[in-house]
Amino acid sequence: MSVLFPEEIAVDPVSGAVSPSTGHHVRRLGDLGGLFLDEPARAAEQSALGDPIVYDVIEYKKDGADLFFGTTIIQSGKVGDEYYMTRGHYHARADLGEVYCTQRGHGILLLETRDGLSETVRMVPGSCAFIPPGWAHRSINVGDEPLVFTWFCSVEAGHDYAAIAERGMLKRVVERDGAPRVVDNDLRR
Ligand code: M6P
Ligand code: ZN
Repeated sequence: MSVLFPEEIAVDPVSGAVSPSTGHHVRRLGDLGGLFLDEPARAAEQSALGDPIVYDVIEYKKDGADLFFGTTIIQSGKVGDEYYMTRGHYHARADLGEVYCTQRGHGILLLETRDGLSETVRMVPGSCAFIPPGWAHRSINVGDEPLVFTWFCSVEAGHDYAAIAERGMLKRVVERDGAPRVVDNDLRR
């Protein structure tokens, strides 16, 4: 295997820009059908707001490396009373975890296991969330500015979206009386 050399990669904590970067994925409301409990509200907001961006993922991945990293930028917004969030996934490799370090904004990281455990971790600037192997994870922007975080992961981890895409997660994060609240997901009862 050829030798890899150390590098400096700039990460902008305000915009989430990564430079240089090797990939950029954009998820708009129109890409997220079925994700939110109120599907008619999602469709209505998609057309009313001109299919807005919900989140961006910008990554830096080097051929031959064991780790890669990047940023995720989740916009501030809601569908009905449910905050903008990522799709959520297990890793294809159940023995590999991940770390999220928040740069900007305020979020909630929602996690669960296939055995039915459910946990949350606060996402605020200056804190990192440890995601152990075997825990599905979804990040949710509960603030009024973009949520920007940097993530670090094995290149072998992979994404397994199927279980979460089918039935959602055990909990949802919604606004109640102006504040975020973690509630049961009725579709999983
Ligand atoms: C994090 C990482 C990425 C992931 C992104 C969006 O930044 O875990 O690997 O792609 O969140 O999450 P999802 O793919 O579940 O929509
Ligand atoms: Zn992950």
